[in-house]
Amino acid sequence: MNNIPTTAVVRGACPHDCPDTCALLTTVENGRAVKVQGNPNHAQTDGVLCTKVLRYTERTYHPERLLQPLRRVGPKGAGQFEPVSWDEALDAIAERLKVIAAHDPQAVLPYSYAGTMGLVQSESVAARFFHKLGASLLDRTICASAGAEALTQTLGNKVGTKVEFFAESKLILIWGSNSIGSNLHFWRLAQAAKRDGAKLVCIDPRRTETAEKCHEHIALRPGTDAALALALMHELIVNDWLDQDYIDRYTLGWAGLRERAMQWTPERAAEVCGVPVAQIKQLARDWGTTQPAAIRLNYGMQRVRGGGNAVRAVACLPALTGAWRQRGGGLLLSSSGHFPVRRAALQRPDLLGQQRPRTINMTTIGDSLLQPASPEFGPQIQALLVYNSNPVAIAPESGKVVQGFSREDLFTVVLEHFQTDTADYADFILPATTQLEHWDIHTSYGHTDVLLNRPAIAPVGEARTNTDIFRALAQRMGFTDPCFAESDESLCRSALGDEKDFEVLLANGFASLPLPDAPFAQGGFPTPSGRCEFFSQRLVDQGLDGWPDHLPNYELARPGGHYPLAMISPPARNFLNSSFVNVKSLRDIEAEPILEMHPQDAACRGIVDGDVVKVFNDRGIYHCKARLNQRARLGVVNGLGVWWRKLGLNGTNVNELTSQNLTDLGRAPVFYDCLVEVAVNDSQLTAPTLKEIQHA
Ligand SMILES: Nc1nc2c(c(=O)[nH]1)N[C@H]1C(S)=C(S)[C@@H](COP(=O)(O)OP(=O)(O)OC[C@H]3O[C@@H](n4cnc5c(=O)[nH]c(N)nc54)[C@H](O)[C@@H]3O)O[C@H]1N2
Ligand SMILES: Nc1nc2c(c(=O)[nH]1)N[C@H]1C(S)=C(S)[C@@H](COP(=O)(O)OP(=O)(O)OC[C@H]3O[C@@H](n4cnc5c(=O)[nH]c(N)nc54)[C@H](O)[C@@H]3O)O[C@H]1N2
Ligand code: SF4
Ligand SMILES: [Mo]
Repeated sequence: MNNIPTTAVVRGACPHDCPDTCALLTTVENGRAVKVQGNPNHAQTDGVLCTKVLRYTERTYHPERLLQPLRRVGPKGAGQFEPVSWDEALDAIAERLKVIAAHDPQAVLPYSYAGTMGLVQSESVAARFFHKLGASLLDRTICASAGAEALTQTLGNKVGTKVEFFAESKLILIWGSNSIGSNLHFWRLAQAAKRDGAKLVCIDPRRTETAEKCHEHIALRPGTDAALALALMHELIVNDWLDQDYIDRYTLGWAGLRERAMQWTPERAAEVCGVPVAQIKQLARDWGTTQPAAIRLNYGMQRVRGGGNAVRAVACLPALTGAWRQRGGGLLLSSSGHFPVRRAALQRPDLLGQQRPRTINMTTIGDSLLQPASPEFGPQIQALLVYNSNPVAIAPESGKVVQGFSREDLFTVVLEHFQTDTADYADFILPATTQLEHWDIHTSYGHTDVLLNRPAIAPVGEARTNTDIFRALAQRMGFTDPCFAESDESLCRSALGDEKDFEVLLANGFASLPLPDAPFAQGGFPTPSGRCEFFSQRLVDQGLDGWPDHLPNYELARPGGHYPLAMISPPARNFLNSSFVNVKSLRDIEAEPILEMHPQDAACRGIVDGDVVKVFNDRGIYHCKARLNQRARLGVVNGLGVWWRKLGLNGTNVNELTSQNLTDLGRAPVFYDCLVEVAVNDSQLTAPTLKEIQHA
């Protein structure tokens, strides 16, 4: 296939859902990948990879890698399968889809997210397939849509400071981000700035590795970021630290925002956020008097009810002080809006023709799978095709998700590398290629380079690319449109449009977008008004508040309440969402599923370090091991995610406890807006037990 050399160093791109989008060099000897390294010529990668992807060959040649199609032989969820041929599997799947679609194609639902971020192996041929079929559309909200919507309403798109210029900042706020764990290459730039005298401030309820290494850590309560941002504005106003010229020329709605901010004294915010008044005042002084100053916002702080408003409030701060005037100033949450991706050409929504299918929110998949047919909902979901995602592990309120996936009448197909928690519920599992085995093209949400990924090795076993699988299904469904014959290489070529650029990618493996150093030094925001929109008419038109405000969490701890502890569930450093949990060397580093607790919260519950505990609320029980340390603030517990259920204690993970509530903007999940109680475990545990996990 594709003339892959048997001995070579092949240029590629990391496929994972990580802002760093590293350039890879894969060493191949006699057709086998022996080493994966960072490309030293790519400035953002700088020859460095995280621990997870340094072990990519371990994942690729994992003894449990799926190597042939499988058909279920046991009850749903039991994980019992038998091998079948590709023809048998594809014929049977197409047959079943035809029967369901003949009645109503909306009963078919794709479920996919960012297992690979590649434009081709994610939504290209797959999207064409589901459009042609008229299947339900999927609202892909599971991660970033609250922040994305907020940024779009404020700055106009997912755009911001070019990451390389953070190295020139004199003040960096690392806000809702554990950069060392989840944005390593940004941390290297922050370190460079620090060496040059910059002050680093981390704003995070958890005392992360990153927080420890910053000059200041503001350990606010989860879901109180908008209150903090508004109090900072209050201080900028009363101390006259504003860039009034920038505000007058390049922003919209200042009078209204000013009025709101004046209601948020540092004292009031300190009460809500649970941090000292002096700390808020100092942060405001730093932000108001340091240039260049920049904010690295990440998605951690938008996983609560008011997550969208919080991002809007924070995104106003750079305009207030004119921080955008310098290239080392401003804010970065996501850079993905800078890329001219030709989505319609890749995904072909025109194939829908006259069909106007409903949209199902992936966040509430638990509820949706349990919905009967009704005039409001439409047909019951009867077929689910899952690729690039592991919903049984990562979607909120697992109890409902598992119940939905357990429906014997639901026809489920899972395209995967491994037999994940989700694959256990499949009727057919189809083995997919990894990044070392296929073509793809990548944009990034952390930098502004495009990367090309070439296959380094032939597919392992009988694995096929996602694109090939959907092409083969399209053929069996009788979809004759020539777009189903387009090759992956051609899809890579057309994804961003420019042939000339593609030649550069073929030669180098990466290329930088031509962008100004300080994109908003003189306004020019991609909003309807061209200004930074403190006030958004578009939100008002949707019946929403035009200015950002603090919205308290859905689940707020109250004295004497049933569930008195707030729980957040940020990523464990050596996993990537639920990916890599089955790579033994990485799982060994994480050791076991844990709940970090403040020693005082543990002491009053009789819990000592290392106890097996049950963490519970009305939605479920999660078993894990208590770790008492100062990473947890008082009243907040940290359930590090996201373990595979079947590799976790008693077959549970942290999403047993999270809710299917949605954020204020963007219809996103509220993983970190969750109350729980914790007690020493008193029930008999079934497998796996702690011992089994440690000795696996
Ligand atoms: N190693 C590793 N890297 C990853 C991932 C991973 O799972 N593992 N996930 C990837 C993905 S999918 C994404 S979306 C990105 C970004 O993923 P994020 O979810 O943004 O990941 P983190 O950088 O860990 O940032 C979350 C931080 O926000 C903090 N936090 C929680 N609640 C609040 C709050 O209310 N306010 C504030 N200020 N902070 C809060 C958490 O304690 C945590 O330290 O990272 C990617 N990179
Ligand atoms: N409690 C809690 N839950 C969370 C989060 C949290 O912080 N706390 N984080 C949330 C966030 S930010 C996100 S983004 C979601 C992520 O949720 P998902 O997008 O589901 O991410 P993963 O868990 O990494 O699962 C991706 C799966 O895709 C598979 N895969 C990778 N490449 C390919 C490919 O080329 N082809 C095919 N067919 N499969 C492939 C991998 O093997 C893996 O099993 O989880 C969310 N869930
Ligand atoms: S840091 Fe992120 S982009 Fe780089 S190799 Fe690791 S997961 Fe991939
Ligand atoms: Mo994410």
